[in-house]
Amino acid sequence: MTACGGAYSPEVRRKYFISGPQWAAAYNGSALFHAPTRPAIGFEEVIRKYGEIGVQYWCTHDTDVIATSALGRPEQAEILGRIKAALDKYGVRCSMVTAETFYDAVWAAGPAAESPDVREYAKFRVRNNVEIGHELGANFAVYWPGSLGYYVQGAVEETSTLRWYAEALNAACEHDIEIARRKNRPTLKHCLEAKPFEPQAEILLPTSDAMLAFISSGLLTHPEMVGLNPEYLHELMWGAAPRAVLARALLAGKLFHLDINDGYRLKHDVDIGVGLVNPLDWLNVLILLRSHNYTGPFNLDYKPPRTTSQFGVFEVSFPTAVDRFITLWEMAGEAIADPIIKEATDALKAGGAPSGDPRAGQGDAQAITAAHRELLTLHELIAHRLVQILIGAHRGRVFSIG
Ligand code: XLS
Ligand code: MG
Ligand code: MG
Repeated sequence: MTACGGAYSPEVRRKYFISGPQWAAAYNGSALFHAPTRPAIGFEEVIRKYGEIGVQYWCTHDTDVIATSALGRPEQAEILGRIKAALDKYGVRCSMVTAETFYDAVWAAGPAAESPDVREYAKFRVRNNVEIGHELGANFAVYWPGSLGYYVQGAVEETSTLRWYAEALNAACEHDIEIARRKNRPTLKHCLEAKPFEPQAEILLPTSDAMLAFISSGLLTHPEMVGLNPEYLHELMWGAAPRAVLARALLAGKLFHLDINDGYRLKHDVDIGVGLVNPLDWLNVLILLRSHNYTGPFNLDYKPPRTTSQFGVFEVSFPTAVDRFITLWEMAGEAIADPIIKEATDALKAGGAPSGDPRAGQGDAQAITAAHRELLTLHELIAHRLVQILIGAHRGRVFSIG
């Protein structure tokens, strides 16, 4: 790490709204075909390490820190007390809480199952999650409806399931309004997170765009409180251009929260650290977000690889993920201010050079095409310039020629 250089200090890292999930740091390497490679680790240790690294915010699933059987019971208050003490001690803040509605056997038929008991229990879980959020000082609640789907078709009636799912979200929002009033705090931002597949074969809200439609479907009693937590890789998984997904969310005013990571198109949820696979795409994503003044959290929802040791998780994995993000964010600023990109972009917006051919302004397709032919070469020039900024090639790098 020392030989690599280029690390930011914890003070610099703390200036960014970067959050570290409990589950990311505690990921032990297990998967469907994989045994764990790392030991279990609790929230005190994770929060302490985030504090040392300079990850200013921490977030968690309810069941990452509280056993399912203890939720809503006196033990919950005791654990929340310990979490608050750890956050205070290590100078870390809780940004977000999320209810686990996918893992436990109770969710076998999903959180919006046919059974009224399951649905009542789902409402309890999301309301309780809102309480946890207010207690820990969070401003965001995330919902990943991973089990809202099925393996076999026909048994589940999709429109009823979606209505029932909306009822759970409505319960969370209504409870939030009550608690926020009581505690004199702002209500939480409720963020839906889409993933196209996994763990179900078919997911009822598989993409961020499906969720935007769901938010404005009329089923939600407080659509203004509900937005998105897109995850970069989840959009790649269905073959989308993440930057275009984010642009649509920005236009809808619904980009509340963002899970940052990396991976491959049309593959499963490998949750690789941000920028390790698609740094150029990430640079472009951050250019979009910087130029639209996105101020929400950047949540490090990735998994330190199974080949990384427990020591390596905090000495290599998290600090390098944070630092790649900051470097890309800085480069995004550089790209936005770059005089060459600016000149090229302005020229494109000004439109084809007046060739003196008055037909161009009169709707003549041929004349318009001719007026833009040379100008449109700038698209490729801009792409080249972005790669130059990414790899530092414009700084006069020489390797074999000299
Ligand atoms: C799973 C999701 C999950 C959410 C929070 O694929 O990314 O980790 O972010 O439940
Ligand atoms: Mg993921
Ligand atoms: Mg996620």
